[in-house]
Amino acid sequence: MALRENGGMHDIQLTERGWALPGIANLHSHAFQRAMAGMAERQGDPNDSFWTWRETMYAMAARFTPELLRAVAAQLYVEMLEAGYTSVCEFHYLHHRPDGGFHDDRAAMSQALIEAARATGIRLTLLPVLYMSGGFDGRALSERQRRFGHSVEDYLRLLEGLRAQENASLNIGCALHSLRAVPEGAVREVLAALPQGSRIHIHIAEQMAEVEDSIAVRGARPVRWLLDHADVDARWTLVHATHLDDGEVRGIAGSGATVAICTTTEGNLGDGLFPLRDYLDAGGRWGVGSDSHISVSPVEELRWLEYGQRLRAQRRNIASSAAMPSVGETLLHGAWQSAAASTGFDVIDEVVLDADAPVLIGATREDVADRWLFAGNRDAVKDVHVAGHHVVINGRHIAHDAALVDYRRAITTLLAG
Ligand code: NGQ
Ligand code: ZN
Repeated sequence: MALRENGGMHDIQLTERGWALPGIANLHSHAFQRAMAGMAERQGDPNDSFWTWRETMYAMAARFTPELLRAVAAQLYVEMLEAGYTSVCEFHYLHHRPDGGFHDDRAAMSQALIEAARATGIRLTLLPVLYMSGGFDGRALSERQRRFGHSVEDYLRLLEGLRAQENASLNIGCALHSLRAVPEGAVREVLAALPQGSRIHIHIAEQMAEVEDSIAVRGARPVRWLLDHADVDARWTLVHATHLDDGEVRGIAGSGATVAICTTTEGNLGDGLFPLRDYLDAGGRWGVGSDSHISVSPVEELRWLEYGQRLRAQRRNIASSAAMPSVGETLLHGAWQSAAASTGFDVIDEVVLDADAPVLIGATREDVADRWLFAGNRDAVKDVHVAGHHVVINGRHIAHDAALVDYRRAITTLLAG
């Protein structure tokens, strides 16, 4: 059952230090949104939706400077590491000044994320996002979207500049915000210009409104359109492949692409439920992301992925199979097996769970994953090692206090803005 890769092993083992297992890759993050987590849960409009949440999110986005982004991202990455994530794919579109003008260093916001990752030790797959239009009809960016925008030429120059910094803990990939935000010609141009093996992430079918707009403007559902117009393969990660028909389920699974499921954010935003069982039956690859950071916990992403399916099917133990009866182990293996393809890091970092945590007392190799994912949480994470660095010791990141000081200052500034 364990898959050997790069000398490491996708397995859980009892060691003298505790239960050792590979870290989880966080396949989707917008770091700045950590600063508004829990602040959009009051009714503004009786028809509050993803789209009204987005207005609140844009208001927060408008206040960010590179320095504020660095502080918020560093706190977020500390929390991720303490929760058991060891790498993060940062889907980064907050590029320019609030009015859309370039920063003196055009890559200043990307640089803030790189510095936050370096300071905390998490592996970063930085995915600068191409964002060009405000909808499928090609309309111009709204005032609040202006700071996200690039021409294809400027975008490719940004990627090229950042690539010079790549190392064992920093991978530069490419993200297309969505089919809403990138016109067909630009999709083609960017894909043709990417270096071989570059990771490509895209938001694809999160809301029914975007499925309907895609059908109206491009004559096909978004996933169908993408499969028909791009060489979707193992380099690709489709984020929020929520609304799928049977052909799309089989199409993604057969392509080798990874689906990034952001369970807690998708639940929080009222997106819909990913058809997990059908996708697993089709042999599809998938992982999880914390996206808006309404929760920063691989345990919660994986647990609620299973619970959503149970609530819909009115049955139990949906993700598992006769070959792997443990739901927890099945979920961990799913997340582990997509990590290299989606992040570009073919490595295994280590998380150690406290064998003496109440929830793990008396655990066995057979039930430790289930106990952690269904009855435990961050309090069971004892040690985390990334790229040979021991960054979480006894449940606390080595920069926990320093990050919190900067974060408190940043939030105070953001909330006053
Ligand atoms: C984002 N977040 O880019 O942050 C999006 C909202 C959009 C999620 N989709 C904005 N969860 O999709 O237009
Ligand atoms: Zn997203």
